Formats: sequence, structure tokens, C-alpha cells
Amino acid sequence: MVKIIVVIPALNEDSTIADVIRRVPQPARTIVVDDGSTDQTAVNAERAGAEVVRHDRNRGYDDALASGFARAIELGADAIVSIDADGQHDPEILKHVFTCFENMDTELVIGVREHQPRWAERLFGAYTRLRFGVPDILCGLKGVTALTYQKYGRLMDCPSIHTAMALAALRDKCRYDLVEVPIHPRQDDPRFSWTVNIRILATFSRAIIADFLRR
Ligand SMILES: Nc1nc2c(ncn2[C@@H]2O[C@H](COP(=O)(O)OP(=O)(O)O)[C@@H](O)[C@H]2O)c(=O)[nH]1
Ligand SMILES: [Mg+2]
Repeated sequence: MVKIIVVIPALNEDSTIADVIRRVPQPARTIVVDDGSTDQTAVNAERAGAEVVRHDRNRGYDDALASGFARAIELGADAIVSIDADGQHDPEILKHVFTCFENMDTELVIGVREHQPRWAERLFGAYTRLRFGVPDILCGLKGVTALTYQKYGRLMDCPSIHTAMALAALRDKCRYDLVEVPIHPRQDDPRFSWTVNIRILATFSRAIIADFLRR
């Protein structure tokens, strides 16, 4: 049986984290990366049955994902799936993602939201739709096989690691699946501020350069 591990990066999400963990379909194991939260995120995650990797200070979403992926590999994952901690992604969707990995004939699963909240995300998505047929490249719900992660894991130390890894795999014509991800409204403010648009644009520019060099 394919061993799937779910990684949840979390920053001050104590009101939602336990519910997200409890609704992860069995038998997947869950790792929460508590990224220097100042609330009860870590305690609530542990109580809900997740393994918690702690950062003693806030190191950011990318570092949190990198820590979670590294731990998942240590635990012998065949596939690693990330999902947001804020309850905006319904964990039920993971069933579809897990099905994609059942026979390990997909290498990458990309969550696709109907609407992306930031203008930079929509711009990037318009590009990746044309380039690869992928209309949303920045959704926090993504899945990779351990082999894909190992092949592109060197990208884990660059910004927007998730996206960089997915783009590199798409450029190499990997086998991928798209899974629709309905988005529930957030009850409080997003953890990312508007400045994330600038980071997204930087990643977008790097993607265009990499695509151009590839031709
Ligand atoms: N570990 C970690 N997670 C973060 C950080 N910033 C955001 N997140 C998590 O990333 C997910 C998406 O963040 P959110 O602000 O809701 O972004 P949005 O859904 O794109 O608007 C949530 O689960 C957050 O807890 C961070 O600095 N560190
Ligand atoms: Mg969110």
C-alpha cells in the first residue's frame, strides 16, 4: 500500500488546525510544521493526533514546507501532500488526491482553485494555463511522489519551493493530475500580507526565464 504523508504548514491557526487534522482521510499520517506560532497551534495539533515539527521562530511558509517534506521522507513516505491549516481547503478533497497516487502512475498533483485571491496569482495562473494547461500554480494543496521530491528537492531552498518544484517537474513533462479545490472563506485575516504579491512576481519572473532558456 502506498504510504502517503500529509504536511500542514501552520502559523497561528489554533482555531482550525485540529479540525483539519481530524478530517484527513485515514490511514494517511499528518505532520504539522508549527512555524513559531504564539498561540496553541502546536498543542492542538498534537492533541488531534499529528506529529508536530516545531520552528522556534517564524521562518516562513517555504521553510516550513521544507521541514515537513524532509520529515516525511525520513518517515518513509511514498507520496507527500500539503494542505493549508486554516480550513480553507476541505480535507475531504484529499481523497481525490490519494486516489491519484493509488497506483503511483502520477508524479505530481496540483490543486486548482476556482478563483485565486491575489492579482499576482491570477497573472501567474494565466501564464501556466497557456504554457502547461495548469490554471493555478500557487494553490497550497499539492502532492508529489517521493521520487519527484528527490529529483527536484534541490529547489527546496529557493523561494516558493512548492511552485518551483511543480514548475520544474512540468517542464520535464511529468505525469500530473489536477484536482479541483473549493475554497471556504477564511474566518480571520490571511497570514500572508499583500507583499506576497511581490514574492509571487519574483517567482513568476524566474519561471519565465527558466522556460525561455529551455526553448
Ligand atoms: N508555517 C507557516 N505557515 C504559514 C506562514 N504564512 C502562512 N502560512 C500558512 O499557509 C497557509 C496559507 O496562508 P493564508 O494566509 O491563508 O494564504 P491564502 O490562503 O493564500 O490567503 C495557512 O495554512 C497558513 O497558516 C508562515 O510564515 N509559516
Ligand atoms: Mg488561506
